Amino acid sequence: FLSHPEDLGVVAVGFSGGQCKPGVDAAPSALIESGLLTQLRDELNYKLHGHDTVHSYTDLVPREDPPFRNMKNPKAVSSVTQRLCDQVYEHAKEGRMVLTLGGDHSIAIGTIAGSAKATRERLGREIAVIWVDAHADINTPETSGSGNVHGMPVSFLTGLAKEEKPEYFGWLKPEHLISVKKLVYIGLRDVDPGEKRILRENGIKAFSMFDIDRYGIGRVVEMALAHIGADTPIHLSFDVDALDPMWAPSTGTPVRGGLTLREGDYICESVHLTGSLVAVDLVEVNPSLAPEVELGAHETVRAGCSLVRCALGESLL
Ligand code: 6HN
Ligand code: MN
Ligand code: MN
Ligand code: MN
Repeated sequence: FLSHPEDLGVVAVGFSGGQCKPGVDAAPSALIESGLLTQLRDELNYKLHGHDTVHSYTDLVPREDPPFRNMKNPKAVSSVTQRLCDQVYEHAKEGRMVLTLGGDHSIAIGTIAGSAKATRERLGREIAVIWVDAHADINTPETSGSGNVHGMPVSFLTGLAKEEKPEYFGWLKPEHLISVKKLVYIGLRDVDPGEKRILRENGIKAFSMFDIDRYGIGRVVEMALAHIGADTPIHLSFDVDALDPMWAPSTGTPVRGGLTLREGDYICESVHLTGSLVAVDLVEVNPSLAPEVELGAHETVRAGCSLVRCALGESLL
């Protein structure tokens, strides 16, 4: 689906407003300093675009941003994701693969909206989304207990949550949205009651850790890909907290009982092998959160780099 598969648009998003813990905004720099982009250029032979800037979007964060419909920092998250949508769209409409380094998971509102719009315009196709996460991130503002928008991106992207006001995600138009039929989750193990109801009522395909234990990661990925159908452009949104805290302790909402690093890498490798990948997000790496900060941050950054390299086609042999 890419007209320039060797060109990689990189968007480094130093943004943490979708949740309350500082530090996740430092992830892009940490990933880049650990050599990720150099590896993508020198070892995987990508031609990089947009990689020289880590965006902090400070001009878009208002001084006053009171809760709206229970959402925290609603104006900031809305305007940052709107700008990010344009940035991803600009890369994707050129037929480049797009890599976004977050940031918290609210940023997927921008990345997926941008790739959905570009793919519709360029190919007349809807994208599928593979959401790898401990959480479903499909709360509506009304079902959310925390008010943190990083727990809501999927409800806005599927149109399950709607808002007219442009400064509160009303900028999302039909061309930005995805179908609940082309959405599939892998790795779930901490889903809120309201989210369970939304998943059930909309028949959304989800593979929890239970399914991974039962079938093994190989069959789960096979079933996930079968669900979205061959020959469909894929956007992979990978929350590092899908991995077990043993592998990724430095993240804002860790949940025990998660994927091994190998299982995470396997998902990314398999998605790469489809040849249908058009965009990847890596989110929720927070280098300042870990029981033993320095060691934990290093391990988490290393795991994140591994996931991205696998998704972008690091060859095994
Ligand atoms: N993430 N379901 C919880 C909430 O606050 O809505 C947790 C969300 C976590 C979001 O990890 O991207
Ligand atoms: Mn080219
Ligand atoms: Mn998430
Ligand atoms: Mn999560």
